[in-house]
Amino acid sequence: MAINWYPGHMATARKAAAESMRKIDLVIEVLDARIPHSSCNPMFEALRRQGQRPALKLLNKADFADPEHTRRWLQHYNSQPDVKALSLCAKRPREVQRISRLCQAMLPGRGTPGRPLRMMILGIPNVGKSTLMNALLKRHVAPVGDEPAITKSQMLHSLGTGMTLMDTPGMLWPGMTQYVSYKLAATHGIGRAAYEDEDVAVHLAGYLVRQYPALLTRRFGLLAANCDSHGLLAAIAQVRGLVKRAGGLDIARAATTLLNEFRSGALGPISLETVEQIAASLA
Ligand SMILES: Nc1nc2c(ncn2[C@@H]2O[C@H](COP(=O)(O)OP(=O)(O)OP(=O)(O)O)[C@@H](O)[C@H]2O)c(=O)[nH]1
Ligand SMILES: [Mg+2]
Repeated sequence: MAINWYPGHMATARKAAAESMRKIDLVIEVLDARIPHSSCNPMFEALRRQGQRPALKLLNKADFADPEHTRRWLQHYNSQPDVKALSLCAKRPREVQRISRLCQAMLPGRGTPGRPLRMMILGIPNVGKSTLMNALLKRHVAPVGDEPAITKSQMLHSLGTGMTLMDTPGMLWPGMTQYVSYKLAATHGIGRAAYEDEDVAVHLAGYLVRQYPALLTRRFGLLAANCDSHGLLAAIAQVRGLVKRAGGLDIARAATTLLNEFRSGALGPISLETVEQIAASLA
């Protein structure tokens, strides 16, 4: 099943971001550390390159991601021209406080009232942009919630003297590949109404069985290495006692269980793509 989720406000937001790009100096792009490549909206990169603006790429929700893969992704992005990359958890104020200094270091001539440093936060839905914005400003200016598309329009704020920060709605892009859309759905970057949990969970289960069987065993107490993706969902239904009223294992509830426990971090730190896998798929 192809997932296509591009609500109308996102097309409007894209136009607004294109206009704002001319009036800012630096893009702060928030990525999901579990899927740094798939959460990178190619429209942002195209706009940024067109506008010749440098980027600070923040691999957020690093508390959920596999630290070894995050380290490799940081190396990958830090080797790109005009890009600096940092991983963090936007919910931890101490980690967020490094950002302003880093932005100023990227554009040394800016950051004074006469020559302000103007920054725009871009990212896909639900990746933590507003959480980051609130933490940077040290006050609650933007609503936050664990649902995609909470923020619907741009908001500009000043960050002390000489720095401004613009929050933007999460944006996806039309025509993304099915492989990317499953990963975005698994990490909750796509609205729930656009897919079936079971469909997404089957893809997630297949990856987890291959890459993280020990975490599945620890969480569910089953021998995940012996399962395929459908077998894993059936095994989860079995160990959790999920049965349909009419009898038989409730695979739909097992699918939702797997998705929820992956998203909440209960399974452990997991990354859904590595630098090497992406390089091989693009070769
Ligand atoms: N574990 C963890 N959760 C985070 C982190 N950053 C944000 N969150 C949570 O992720 C959810 C989405 O955060 P938001 O800040 O609303 O995300 P957004 O990118 O502004 O979302 P939209 O406005 O819908 O595009 C919230 O439940 C946050 O508490 C993080 O680094 N780690
Ligand atoms: Mg938001």
